[in-house]
Amino acid sequence: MSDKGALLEKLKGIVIDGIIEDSEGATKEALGQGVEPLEIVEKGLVPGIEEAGARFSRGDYFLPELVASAEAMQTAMAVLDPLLRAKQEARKTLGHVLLGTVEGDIHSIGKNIVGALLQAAGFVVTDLGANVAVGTFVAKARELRPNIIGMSALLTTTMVKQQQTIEALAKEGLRSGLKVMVGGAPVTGDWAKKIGADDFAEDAVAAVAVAKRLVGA
Ligand code: B12
Repeated sequence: MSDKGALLEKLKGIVIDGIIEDSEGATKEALGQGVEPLEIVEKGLVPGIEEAGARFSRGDYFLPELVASAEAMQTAMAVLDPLLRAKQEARKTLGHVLLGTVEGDIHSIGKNIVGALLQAAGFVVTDLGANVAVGTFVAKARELRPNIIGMSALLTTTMVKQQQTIEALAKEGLRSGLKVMVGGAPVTGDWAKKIGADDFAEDAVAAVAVAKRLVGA
């Protein structure tokens, strides 16, 4: 295996095993060897957290182990996030995206990656964080008048909050001229269509393409 492949495998293992104290060092080592930040995310960290999730759903991992894996991933992301954002592709602003994870849902890793890549692509991103109430999305949409609202949901039980937010935006007269995109592991194109979202994206790279299309860039 190449050095690069070995470093990515090492990072994947660190996330699977939740070795928080090694995560920052291994991430910096990979960067030092010239591995691109996005490649570290996509080929090292994401496969690692997905394997941890698979072990959790099989019952091989309990919550503390999943939490340790998530922390190892977030420690690496703290190093990578500014680098992902700094890669400004566009000089002029493509639009304003209001981003958040829906109410009842604290998963934030994927949303943060989406936010970083949108910013790198030239969008202004206002990240409301996780567990964002329907009313908060609506109030912020009224206040900030973004071009796009992006909602993340990782739990099948919280996906319905995406729908409720879209309904609330319409009820408040804020839906016209505002694009809505949805995402998160359980979210599909069919779901997006069903709830009246403008589009969905499977991953952060696709989210950038979708957002650009939604603003006609
Ligand atoms: C990490 C993790 C956690 C961490 C979250 C840490 C954090 N700050 O985010 C912790 C340990 C805290 C956690 C907690 C829980 N979790 Co959890 N978690 C995961 C795990 C392993 C990975 C999620 C992740 O970060 N993936 C990596 C990122 C990069 O991928 P992503 O989130 O899918 O995001 C990408 C795309 O979806 C897309 N995207 C994401 N958001 C958006 C938004 C927009 C607008 C767009 C366009 C695109 C987009 O782009 C992203 C980047 O490419 C998943 C399993 C899995 N494979 O998904 C379970 C999983 C989601 N969790 C699960 C569960 C059950 C829980 C808990 C309820 C456990 C418990 N008993 O307490 C709690 C939930 C608490 C709550 N109320 O939210 C289940 C959900 C099952 C279900 N059917 O709903 C899963 C599927 C695990 C499983 N297999 O059982 N979890």
